[in-house]
Amino acid sequence: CSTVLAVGLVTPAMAADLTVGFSQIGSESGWRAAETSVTKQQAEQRGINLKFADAQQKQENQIKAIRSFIAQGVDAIFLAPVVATGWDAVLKEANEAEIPVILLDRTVDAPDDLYLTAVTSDTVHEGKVAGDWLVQDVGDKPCNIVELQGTTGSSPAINRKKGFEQALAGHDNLKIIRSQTGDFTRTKGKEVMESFLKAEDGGKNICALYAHNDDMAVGAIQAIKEAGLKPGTDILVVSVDAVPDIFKALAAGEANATVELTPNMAGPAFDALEKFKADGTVPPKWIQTESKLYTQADDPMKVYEEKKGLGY
Ligand code: GZL
Repeated sequence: CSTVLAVGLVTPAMAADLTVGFSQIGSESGWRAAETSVTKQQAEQRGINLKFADAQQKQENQIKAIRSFIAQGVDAIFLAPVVATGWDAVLKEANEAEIPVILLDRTVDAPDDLYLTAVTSDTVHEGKVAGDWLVQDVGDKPCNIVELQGTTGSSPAINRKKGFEQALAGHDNLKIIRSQTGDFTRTKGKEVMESFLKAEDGGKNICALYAHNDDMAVGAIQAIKEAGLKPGTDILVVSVDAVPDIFKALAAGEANATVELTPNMAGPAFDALEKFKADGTVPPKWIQTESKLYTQADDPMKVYEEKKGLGY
């Protein structure tokens, strides 16, 4: 078990003096931008001083930001780790400086005593929910699937692939015929989907797309339309995040399903931090957020309107 030092107890009133350094990956997707705005709103509401660093999806920038936060003597560090490996050394430096680290939305391959807690969804489960939907929708028809993976080496990309493949196990009529990273962005998602379509007889050979996030799916939908095919019918589209724009695609019949990821990881993270600082309560190593499936049957434009108020 981990021995986490209660580094000085603060009362809720004193929480206002808390300074948190947040090393954010970037703004590669609509979901990421929403996570950033929710984190800033949460800090504002709680009177917490947030130092924000955007790494433009580069791990070395995140490591630099963490070292700078340590040098500034922040009270805690929030980290959304762009990839899962390569964090041990800098997390040890934070540990030695007695600065607790909380992971947001992605995990790291490092001993769990190097961070206070991780606030994430179950990304394997997300992939399984997406795959289960496709299995039940396709039935026993043959279905060639193309896959747009998230950022190579990131925990969601690794796990969403794993969960999706778990769902396909035992259903040999469903086959992943091409799989490549689209780096969680619309632009790359469109580009890679164009290459899939070219390689597969203009898309005639493709029955479904599984994209590890909605932004890549939205980019791919554009490519499918430009290839003269109907996304959502000629090629089924299933993805993850449940950002507002995928609900517009669901309402237009151009996407079929998405698995929701809340952009509010910071709320539970700040709650755990304030409690830890106030009375030394050590949170569980994993604070899990929910994953809900949405399809065309879920009044997409109503959900779209609701989503617009949640940091998007
Ligand atoms: C998953 C998160 C992913 C989102 C993408 O928890 O890290 O990163 O699904 C984002 O939209 O780029």
